[in-house]
Amino acid sequence: MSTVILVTGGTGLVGKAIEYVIENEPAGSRFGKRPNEKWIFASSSEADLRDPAQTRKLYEKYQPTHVIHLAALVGGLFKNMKYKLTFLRENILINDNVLHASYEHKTQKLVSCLSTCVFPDKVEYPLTELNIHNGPPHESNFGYAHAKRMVDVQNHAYKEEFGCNFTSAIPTNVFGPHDNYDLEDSHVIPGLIHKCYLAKKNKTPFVVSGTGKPLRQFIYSRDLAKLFIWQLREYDDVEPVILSVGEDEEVSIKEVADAIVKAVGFQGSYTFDTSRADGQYRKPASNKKLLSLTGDFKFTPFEEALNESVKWFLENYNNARI
Ligand code: NAP
Ligand code: GFB
Repeated sequence: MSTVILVTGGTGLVGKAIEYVIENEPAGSRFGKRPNEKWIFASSSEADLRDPAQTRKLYEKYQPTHVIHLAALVGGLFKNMKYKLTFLRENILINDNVLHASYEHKTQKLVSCLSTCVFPDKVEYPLTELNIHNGPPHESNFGYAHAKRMVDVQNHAYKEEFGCNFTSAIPTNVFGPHDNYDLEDSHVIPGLIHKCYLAKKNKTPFVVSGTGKPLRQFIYSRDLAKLFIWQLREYDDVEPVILSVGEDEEVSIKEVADAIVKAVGFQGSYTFDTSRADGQYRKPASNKKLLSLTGDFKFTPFEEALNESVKWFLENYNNARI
């Protein structure tokens, strides 16, 4: 019985990390490719998943037995603040089409992707899988957050009405090779890597947005990829799982900027543009459920992961998403 695994959003930061892990981990190992598996990494050029007809055609073409659903309109704080309805509507369209096509094509297993920004902004810490819906998300990205929360609701409804084996992952902030380095729309780490690179190259000021005080947990994309492969193969409950480093691994944006200065080898100094938003102050998520299920999982140390990410960016600048 062959297994066909479709990764929607397969050409993005997380999709490329899954492809890297599947190709580089020893075949047959816990995270490596298995003999009876065929992996498909789909991009929007193959099917615009906002369109139900194109979504159905993608499923008819590949007949996936398993799906890791990553495709989404994605962006950092500033892009989310600018396009709240677009993030809400486009992600609702994509998610409804993928979940319904998975149901219609009797996909054996579907793992979809939420984000720790779905959590309520005012709730007790640490954040756990139990309090996703216990209050409004931070206003800066409520469009994206509600679209993502709805996937958890849809998963429960498909399970109750049709017995579908649908579940979801809740990654914290992700970074790594193949990120989106757009200076305005990207997440903080790729955005600052790009800005620091330009400051060093052009001897121009390096400006960090906000106060530098907010705290974040960051997971290396290639570690997250292994956890998605684990969830696809070994976790069969509808309830979501937070995929994150420990809540004690929070770092401030200032600490991130300092680490990027070191990794890029920038000799200058940087300033804070406090006219720009800080967004959510913190969103400390617990990975206790994850570790209780996977047993010991070794996360790549932040500095090592950042150095690998910067190295990839410098070596691939000409074809990176800048
Ligand atoms: P990304 O690098 O922007 O990649 C997005 C992927 O989705 C790309 O492959 C893109 O295809 C595809 N896509 C976008 N719109 C599409 C459409 N209309 N139809 C079909 N495909 C479409 O994003 P990412 O960081 O890898 O995110 C992957 C998943 O992780 C998303 O669900 C995101 O919400 C979640 N997540 C990300 C973070 C983070 O910090 N990055 C944190 C938590 C959760 P093209 O390449 O063709 O455009
Ligand atoms: O990764 P980021 O954009 O998103 O981080 P969030 C924003 C934080 O980094 C804010 C600071 O405190 C910003 O002030 N920052 C400093 C910068 N310099 C920069 C910069 O050059 N670019 C960016 N982007 N930030 C996102 C959600 O929240 O988290 C998304 O909006 C998604 O929906 C993502 O869930 C994982 O962590 O604030």
